[in-house]
Amino acid sequence: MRYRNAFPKYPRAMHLFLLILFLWKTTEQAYVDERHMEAFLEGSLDEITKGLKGTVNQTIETKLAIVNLTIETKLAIIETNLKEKFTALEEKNRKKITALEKNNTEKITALEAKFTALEKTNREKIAALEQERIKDLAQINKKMELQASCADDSWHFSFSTGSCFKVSTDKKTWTESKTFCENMGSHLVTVDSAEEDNILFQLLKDKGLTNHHVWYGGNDIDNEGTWKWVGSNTVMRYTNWNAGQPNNGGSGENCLGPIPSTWWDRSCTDPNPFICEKDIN
Ligand SMILES: [Ca+2]
Ligand SMILES: [Ca+2]
Repeated sequence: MRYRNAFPKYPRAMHLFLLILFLWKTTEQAYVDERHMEAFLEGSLDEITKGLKGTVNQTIETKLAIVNLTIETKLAIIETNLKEKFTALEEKNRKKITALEKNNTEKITALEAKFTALEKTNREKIAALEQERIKDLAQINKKMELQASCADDSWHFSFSTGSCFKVSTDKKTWTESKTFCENMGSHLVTVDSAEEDNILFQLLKDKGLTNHHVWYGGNDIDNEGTWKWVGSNTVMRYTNWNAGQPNNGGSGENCLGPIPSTWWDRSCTDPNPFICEKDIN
């Protein structure tokens, strides 16, 4: 009654209004509750997410820590291995360097020894060459002095043999010829080579003595068959005997009397032209 009295004119409308209000409030409350639920759910989801994230992070961190540890362990092993290898390599290289140094030292020593020996040999060779050169110059000087002493036209100078030759057409015994030459500061010619023999042959040809025995300074007076040169008293090395000579013919032939261009033994008392020689030896 009181309710009807408060809204006498619009009882139904009031009821409707109240119903609507109730429904609205109920709906609103439902909406609010839904929001709350959503908020709650969102909050829970966040929490779950956070939790999950935390768990995942923790797992990852644990795994990372394990991986780190594994890597560190492996690195330590690698480092140890590398150090060992480096030490071994260093030792190997040190040994190689030592061996090379030893080898090089030995090589250098050997080279030095060779160089010293070579230097000595060269020094000796140079000294020998110098001596040879001095000797050659002395020979040349002697030859020039000899040439000066043979300036007389009657003497023929030969630079190659280092001799002066004088052909005498006067006929004398071998001993007289020998003495004659010695009195001129010379000796009866001695022959050491085919070259010298040929020079004498040419000189005799120039004097027209190709068909006459001529005395040379050889004899076998001391010992039959042993032919020696005067002056040096040395046994002949070069000879140019004619076929069948020396034959020690007649009552004995002990003096060298070639008839150019071959040698004969002749009786020393025969008178013959002769050749004197001056030489540097
Ligand atoms: Ca004889
Ligand atoms: Ca004879």
